[in-house]
Amino acid sequence: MEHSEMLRQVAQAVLDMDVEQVAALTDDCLAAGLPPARILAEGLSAGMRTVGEKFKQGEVYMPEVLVSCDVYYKGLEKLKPLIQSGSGRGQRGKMILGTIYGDIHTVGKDVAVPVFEAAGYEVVDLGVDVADGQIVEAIREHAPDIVGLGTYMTSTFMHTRETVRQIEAAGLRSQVKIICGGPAVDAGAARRMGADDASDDAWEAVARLDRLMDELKKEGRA
Ligand code: B12
Repeated sequence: MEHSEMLRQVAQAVLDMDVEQVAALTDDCLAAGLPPARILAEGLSAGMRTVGEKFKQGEVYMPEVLVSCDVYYKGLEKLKPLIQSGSGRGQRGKMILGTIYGDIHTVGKDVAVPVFEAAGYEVVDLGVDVADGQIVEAIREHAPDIVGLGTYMTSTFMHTRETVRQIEAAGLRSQVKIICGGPAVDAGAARRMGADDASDDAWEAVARLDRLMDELKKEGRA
């Protein structure tokens, strides 16, 4: 079977909520020699992306999104260890990423982290509902280039201002770039709150991360 057809079947399993098939289809792709990052991007994530678009259009509903996520996670379980041990890991830069204080949405973060890893970023996942103090500590501990804040509601996106304030108060603001992510974000508003950028799409965000790394290099900080 053509590689593109195998990847299409993985994406379709996510759309079809086919938890039985997805692991076997992912294994078939690996056995055919497809790179794990490609299976993630063009198979599982492509399927999840379509689910997200259908959700926005009102063609699928929340319970279906959640089942598709389970299917996505099932395939991801197989690929994540392979991607994390891959030689490209951390090639482009290092990130810490957590869901901002007060926000318990996990799915967007769990989709975004492997996309960034597959793109060559080392990502330290801080989990959900991360207090500002924990973010400050994680910057000290991991010395990342980029801080990713998962902000999935308007109220928690607005909390960005306070998180940035605490990073500034700790004297760490000049060491990192800060990017917000989630469906309620806007790059202009994020900048007004003291962050550097924002994106509502993990695949599109990779180019933004690359630009932030370029800026850090120009400023002599990476
Ligand atoms: C599933 C869901 C839930 C689930 C979460 C389950 C889980 N384990 O995550 C449950 C039922 C628990 C839930 C709870 C709530 N929810 Co809710 N939820 C959703 C829903 C339907 C889908 C979210 C999702 O998974 N999307 C799919 C993922 C893949 O998309 P995504 O999150 O946007 O992520 C993408 C990008 O944003 C990007 N990305 C993600 N993270 C990052 C990080 C960085 C750094 C970058 C660069 C990019 C990036 O990559 C992803 C792929 O492209 C949305 C509706 C929507 N339109 O998003 C509402 C939504 C986010 N929820 C909402 C609300 C209000 C709530 C509740 C307050 C409801 C309530 N009254 O109890 C609570 C909040 C509890 C809390 N304190 O956090 C609102 C927020 C409204 C707003 N603008 O403020 C939304 C928009 C629904 C709505 N239209 O009202 N929710």
